[in-house]
Amino acid sequence: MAKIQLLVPDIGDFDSVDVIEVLINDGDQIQLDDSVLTLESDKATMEVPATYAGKVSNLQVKVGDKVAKGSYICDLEVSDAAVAAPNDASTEQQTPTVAEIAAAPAAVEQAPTKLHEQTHASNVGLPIARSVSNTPKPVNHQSSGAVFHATPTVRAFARVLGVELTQVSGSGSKGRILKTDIEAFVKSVMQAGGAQATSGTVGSGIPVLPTIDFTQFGEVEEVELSRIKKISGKHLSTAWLNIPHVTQFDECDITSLEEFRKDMKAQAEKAGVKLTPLVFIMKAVVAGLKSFPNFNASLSPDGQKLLRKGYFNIGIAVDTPNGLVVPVVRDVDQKSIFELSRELMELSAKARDGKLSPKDLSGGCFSISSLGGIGGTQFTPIVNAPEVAIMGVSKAKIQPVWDGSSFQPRLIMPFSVSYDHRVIDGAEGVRFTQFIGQHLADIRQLLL
Ligand code: CAO
Repeated sequence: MAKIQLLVPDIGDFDSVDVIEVLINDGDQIQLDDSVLTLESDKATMEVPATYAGKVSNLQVKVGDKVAKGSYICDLEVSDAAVAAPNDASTEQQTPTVAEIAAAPAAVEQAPTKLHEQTHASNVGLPIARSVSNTPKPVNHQSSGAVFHATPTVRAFARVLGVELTQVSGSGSKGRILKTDIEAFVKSVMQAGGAQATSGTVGSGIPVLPTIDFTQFGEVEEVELSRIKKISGKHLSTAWLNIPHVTQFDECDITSLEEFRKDMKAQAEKAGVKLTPLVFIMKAVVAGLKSFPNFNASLSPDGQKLLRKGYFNIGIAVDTPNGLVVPVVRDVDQKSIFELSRELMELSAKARDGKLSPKDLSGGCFSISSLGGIGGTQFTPIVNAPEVAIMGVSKAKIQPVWDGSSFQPRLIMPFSVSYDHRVIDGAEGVRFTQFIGQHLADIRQLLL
């Protein structure tokens, strides 16, 4: 038996690489090619394979150490025959370093790695470099520069299933990829359609977000999302991913609208309704939809036709303790202001009590999300697919407006309209918001 010193091989330009795993212990009997260490640079995770079979002793490295080429890992008791094996100089010339392999993951399965070891002779200044052709261990790399961790077992498991680790979010400590993450990834790909497995993507082709263990930074409370949030979250993500959104910001002077609303307040109360600016906004929107029919439409499933609707049902986003819902007020064009107010009160009460029926939630043409009763200056609502546009209303406030000779205090309401740019162009978008603004500034126009 002979004793050799196992050293860190050529790992490219890195002169100080973290040891993230030590895969051997003193006394272990290891085989040629067994992984002994996992190293991690800021660009890649690399495994250092054993270049001899033998018994480990005098282990020098622990997790957290930094190593470079030539760092002493451990002693190996190997057979005399193994030490006497001749060098293969040609292999040394042709084979890439571990780091080179890390930079070219596609070549990993074919390329042998060059590993240098030194016998005890190196301790007295006579290094004997040996090159050994090994089947390299997998090296994982993300071109984005992001780092991920996975144990050799997990990497082997991923390799067997053909899973690219760059596509998998790790749920372990420091984002480490676990076997269960690979299983969950495979499951999600299978559920989303097998074709995506070959393209190495999930969902709509976007890379998945990394999973972070926040407990490493402090205390974390886990709260289950409400059923509504889970459903609306999926719908919002789908809309956000499928629709090329543009948001047009605008504002309008609702001073006279507000005067009228206040004048009508007592009458409204008598009729048992609460009159807010929202019902006037709904009426102005319907006038806009009639003048700009592309806003009252949906795209055909093949995306080749616009399906313009001859009815005017408006979805109203309602904030409930369990999350956002969008009940639909039907035939807004055919209802009076008080009728709309009553329906809005009933629908929002039903929404907050969790009593909306599927019918209440279907058939919308265009949605309005009003945060005007709360605050904010502007926001970008997400189009409620398959609709093609949505209006976001923010809080009106008194502002000085120049009338040509002096500043006048006017009630200015900011609002926005997000639309599907496949259907609506920017010029049409701003014409629509101006139309709505003008009709809210002078609500007499709604009578025409
Ligand atoms: N500017 C200034 N004040 C406004 C306003 C605006 N744009 N819009 C409403 N107000 C006022 C109302 O007039 C009312 O005041 P008064 O009692 O003095 O008349 C007060 O704000 C409260 O109004 P409201 O919010 O109760 O009523 P509404 O008709 O405006 O809205 C509803 C009804 C159901 C839309 C609303 O309660 C709601 O849920 N809004 C949140 C919607 C939401 O979450 N959207 C975000 C979706 S994206 O996550």
